[in-house]
Amino acid sequence: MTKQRYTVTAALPYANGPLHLGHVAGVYLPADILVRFLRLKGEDVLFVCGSDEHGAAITLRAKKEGISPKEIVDKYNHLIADSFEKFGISFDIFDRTSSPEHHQTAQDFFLELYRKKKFIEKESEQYYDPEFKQFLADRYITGECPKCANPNAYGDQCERCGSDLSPLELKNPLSTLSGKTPELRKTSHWYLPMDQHEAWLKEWIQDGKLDGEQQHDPKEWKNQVIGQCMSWINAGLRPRAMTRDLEWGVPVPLEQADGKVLYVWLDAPIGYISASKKWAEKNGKDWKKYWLKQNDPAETSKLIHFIGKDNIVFHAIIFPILLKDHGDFILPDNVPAYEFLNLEGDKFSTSRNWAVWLNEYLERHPDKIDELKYTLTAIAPETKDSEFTWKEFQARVNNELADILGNFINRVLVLSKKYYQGIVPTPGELSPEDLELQKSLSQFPDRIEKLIRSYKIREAQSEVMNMARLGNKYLADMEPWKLIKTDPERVQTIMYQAIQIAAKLGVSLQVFLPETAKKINAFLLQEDHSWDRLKENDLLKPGHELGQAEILFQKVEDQLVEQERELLEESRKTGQTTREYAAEKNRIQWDDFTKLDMRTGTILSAEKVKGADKLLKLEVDTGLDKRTIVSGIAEHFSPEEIIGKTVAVLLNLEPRKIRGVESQGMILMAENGDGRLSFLSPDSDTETGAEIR
Ligand code: B3M
Ligand code: ZN
Repeated sequence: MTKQRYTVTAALPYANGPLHLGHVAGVYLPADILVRFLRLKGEDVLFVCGSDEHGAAITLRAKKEGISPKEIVDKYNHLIADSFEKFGISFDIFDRTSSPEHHQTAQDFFLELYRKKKFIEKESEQYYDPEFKQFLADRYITGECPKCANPNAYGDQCERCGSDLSPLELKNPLSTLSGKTPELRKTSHWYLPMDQHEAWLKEWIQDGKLDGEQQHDPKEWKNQVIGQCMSWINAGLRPRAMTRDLEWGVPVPLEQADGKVLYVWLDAPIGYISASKKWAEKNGKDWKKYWLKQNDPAETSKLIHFIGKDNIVFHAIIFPILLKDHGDFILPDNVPAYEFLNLEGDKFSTSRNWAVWLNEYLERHPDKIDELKYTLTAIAPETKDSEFTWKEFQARVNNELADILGNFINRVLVLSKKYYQGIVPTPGELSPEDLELQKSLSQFPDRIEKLIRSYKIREAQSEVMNMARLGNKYLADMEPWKLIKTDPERVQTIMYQAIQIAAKLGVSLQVFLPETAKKINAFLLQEDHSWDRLKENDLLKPGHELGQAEILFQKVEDQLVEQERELLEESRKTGQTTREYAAEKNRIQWDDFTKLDMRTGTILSAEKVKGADKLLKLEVDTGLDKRTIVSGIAEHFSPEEIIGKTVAVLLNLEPRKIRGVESQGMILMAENGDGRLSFLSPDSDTETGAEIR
């Protein structure tokens, strides 16, 4: 059967910080599992990734750390590549978009589209920050989203409602460089007229067809991916600038475009292609076989983009337009976008330093790589956001890996050593239980394959564990340790079957737990572990010599869970330097300030507001009077703990009814980066009613 060729890409992580477990669970581990499986099936697979080294994500981080973008990307490209290596994500190449080869590839790609007149050159007014002498696009500008009033929408996208925005649509725009209101200045850019592509995109996304010809099966695509693309298309695609007025990036290869670079979401996906070229050159391969349509369709590669759900439109709309406009390129066969992984009840957050960083995990637990892989796969955010907790990690390792898998392998090897000096025995007549066992085992290979190919890695991995469960049950039911005295013949058959299950585990675990599989195959001295051996009943023949066994998994102690939790709380308190500070609001006049009447007040009583988790109804002595104020602090403070507290109060705020309670003023609070609130309490000898100015 001819090999199917696959080009598998994993989203290029921004080289602006370390990877955390959320990145791993939602993109890289799922991709690695598919790739390992396809390689075991003997398919021709190219697995590419690299670091994304341009765009505001880089330059804003550089500004924050007070170093150059080059220093930032060099630091984090190395850290990320090293983490992937140690964690065992088996890329064929991990490249980087600041490489000269990438610049050349991206510029050639742009020129090809330019020459084919696929861009529209347009002069327009763009926001400009005179202090930083820079035009503002994407993350360089924030403002209020016109669609959902999110005050922190970006110039290209609102992360709250997912809308595609352009800077000029933002209300009260602010430069994220100076924090000030930007000016409008003329500049010209090259736009991709995405609106002209709506018709074919609709057919391609909904029916998997291009010009009526079937390209892929849309039923294999995740609903969330199709849904998001269709809502973008139905909202009407708009021309999007493919160049930017920035220094850091791939220079636009046109005379008249000095000081301009390619838009990072034009340049980055081309990084998959430049990485493929670099890999092909190093390995004497032809990169075109992995990216261009071949005369013989059977020779054409299947392109699969593994990404997080915030990258869907870039991989399922914008990049396909660019590939199609360029000509000859294949389009994605699938874009399996995963949901997000959360951590101990909260979202992963770099700015709030609420994360388990992969590089730090590898430093602290270098001997627990497969344990983490197993846990993250078992909780993979396939169709909805999921949650990593250290308690779950401990349970998965102790109750599943150690007690089920480790225990089974150990029993098989110990009993084989004890009864047969580690030589696989010759089985006798198969009993009805044995035949039943073989029937159950025969269903696993196709079931697991089907699950992996439909990106259901949680279930696929759990099916492999079911093989180990089946093995444990078989031994528990057959009780060879009892039978050995009365019916040693029968025990030979029982142990022979159990050894075959161990061998099947050594084959199938290569996809999910490669280190563990290597150990099991070494214990069994199993040389050939290609996937299709799973269909056999006699993987290790009578007389085959088995190797030495060791304990596969050490249990996770409570102490590790506690230490990791403390670390998390600690790091949240210290917070990372990357704390995102909201830009300063628009300037006000002195008169505006004098209108505010703020005084110290003392909280006399506090109670919960019925039906409102976040609200407390306070009785406050303002020095002037005693009044009711409703405050959204119930999730931060209990009523008891704040009675008698002196606080800052805004008196002359128009009273308003909140959940049926009239509130006459506002308690001023300070909000920390991690969302914690604190009162603004004056010195202890400050009297109630003191004016704040
Ligand atoms: N650097 C990842 C992100 O948006 C982005 C992926 C690029 S893949 C071409 O976080
Ligand atoms: Zn919005």
